[in-house]
Amino acid sequence: MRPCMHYPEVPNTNELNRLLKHFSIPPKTKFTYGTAGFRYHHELLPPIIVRIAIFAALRSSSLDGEPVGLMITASHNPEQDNGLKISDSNGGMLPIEWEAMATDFANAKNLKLLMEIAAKNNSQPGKEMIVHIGRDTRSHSLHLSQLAIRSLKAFGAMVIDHGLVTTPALHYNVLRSNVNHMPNALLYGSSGTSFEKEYLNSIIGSYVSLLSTKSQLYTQKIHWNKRSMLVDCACGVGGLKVPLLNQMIEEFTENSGILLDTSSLVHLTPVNLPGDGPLNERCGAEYVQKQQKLPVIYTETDETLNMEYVASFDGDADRIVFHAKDVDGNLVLLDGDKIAVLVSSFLQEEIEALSTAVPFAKSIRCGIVQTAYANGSSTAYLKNVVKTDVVIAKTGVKHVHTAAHHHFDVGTYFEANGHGTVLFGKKFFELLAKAEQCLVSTSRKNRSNIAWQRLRVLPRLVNQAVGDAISDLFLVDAILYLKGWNLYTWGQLYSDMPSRQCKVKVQDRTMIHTNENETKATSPIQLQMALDAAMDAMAKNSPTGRQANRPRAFVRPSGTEDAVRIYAEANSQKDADALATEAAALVYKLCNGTGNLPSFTKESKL
Ligand code: NG1
Ligand code: ZN
Repeated sequence: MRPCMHYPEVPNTNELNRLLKHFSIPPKTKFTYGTAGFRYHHELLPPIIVRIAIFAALRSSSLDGEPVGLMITASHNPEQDNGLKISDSNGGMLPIEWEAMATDFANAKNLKLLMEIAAKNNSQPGKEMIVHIGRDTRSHSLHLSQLAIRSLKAFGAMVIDHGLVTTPALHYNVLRSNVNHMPNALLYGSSGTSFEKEYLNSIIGSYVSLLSTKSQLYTQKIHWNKRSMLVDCACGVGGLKVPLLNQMIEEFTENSGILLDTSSLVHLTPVNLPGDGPLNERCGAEYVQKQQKLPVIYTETDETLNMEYVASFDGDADRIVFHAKDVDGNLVLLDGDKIAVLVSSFLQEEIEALSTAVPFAKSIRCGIVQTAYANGSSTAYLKNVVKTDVVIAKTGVKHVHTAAHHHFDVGTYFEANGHGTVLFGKKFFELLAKAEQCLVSTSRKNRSNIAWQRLRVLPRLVNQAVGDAISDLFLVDAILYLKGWNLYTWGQLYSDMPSRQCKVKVQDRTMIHTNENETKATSPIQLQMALDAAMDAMAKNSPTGRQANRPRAFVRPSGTEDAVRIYAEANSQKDADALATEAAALVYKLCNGTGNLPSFTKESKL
């Protein structure tokens, strides 16, 4: 877990020129910064790695030497793909204004052009340039990270190599080395261990504290037979970390002195570890959520696996979805939308409970950010039952994160695919300080006091920089435990509208443009007209006229894969499938489709 340091060396222009020449840009290729960085077939990656490593060093220089991060991963994509995610010095995503420069860099032929682009963007090499590097378990990630390190050293940057880490842990390492960006409430003395261990310990410590607030406030509706969760690690890097957690929980509980019935602690059974099976293939969060199927468990084990409480991560462990197998063997899926509902209802309840003693709590703006992929039933439930504000932002963490920050003091965001977190703003920390003054001498059993104890541990439990599967796992488990719920109770909060997602390959996906929140295609112009007609036709035959049940379909070019994504939802699976099939056929016809056309109905119309 300890990082390997590479101290800055004198810039070596010859070596840089050699690298740029050897790893040249293939003819007729244009690389673009996508939804979360660069993502391509791994054979295309080396030229991007060399150039974006230099770019990252310049970004650090532009921040007066604040360390930034480079993560070698293609997240949920198949094994043959790889990519680069950039962490800014505050642990968040690269600011959107820097994306164009990153794209120009990825496509620049030589050092002279790179420096011209840098100068045009008022960016220049500095004395201090520090880049943290991490990588996932793909077979080509080691080689690519070594190439990044070589490029950074040749450019005169300092490199801190964390080896195999999850994407959120790399972001945390970056944030932790820029303490000026950490909220005061998260600053505590160094534990003397690695930042990654410190991070996991802080999650576990907050989790245990949260569990210890259990009281008779919630009536225990359902008793767990055994608090044990199967964790499908998608055969990715999360599988190297989850096996460490049970022992960390035990150690923390023993040493902390927190009084807790140890049977309340969840026991994790990690499966689909690196090497057990193919990365992200028929397992992991992306597969379960998009295909709506139970994952294959590749791990050989003598144990009978508990399929009642399962979490699936994606390949770099920044996404999580929960699921169970019902008595008929069908999937019960608790996706990012369901997590958003669970978490935001909990936050609202606790803030409300606190407000009886601390009226300031009433002024806290709580809300949710979703994307167009959010199931219509979840949005309706959040607005009508949870009675919270909902903002729909563009796909991608960089958009939902910014919106959560902008609109709310306590902003929860979750993409339906399970990527999300809760952001606590300045006003929330003010509330905690006021609560401390009012409640410090009250009984720990007082409801407002309990709410304060719960709320104050959350910023350390929930990653403040990016969504993290491990942190979200403990957050969800703690809420379920406090409420006495299992996955079925949680799932019954509302029923998802049946939906279908699929992809279509086209000659050039950039020909599709969308409106601000991606719910409509603005070009080609005929596409939206045809989609509207398909939705209207289906709405006429829908059993109810309620707004939430109106069939909906939209299409948008993926920013991580060479495909156009199709989403459809309707009042029955048959209708959702038919609408998705029709939308796919329209994209294929109007946008020069290539390859196979997905069809979920027996006959597909072209
Ligand atoms: P694209 O490929 O742009 O749809 C996908 C996800 C995003 C986000 C990014 C980054 C869907 C529909 N889209 O983006 O939400 O997670 O990958 O990993 O799941
Ligand atoms: Zn991911």
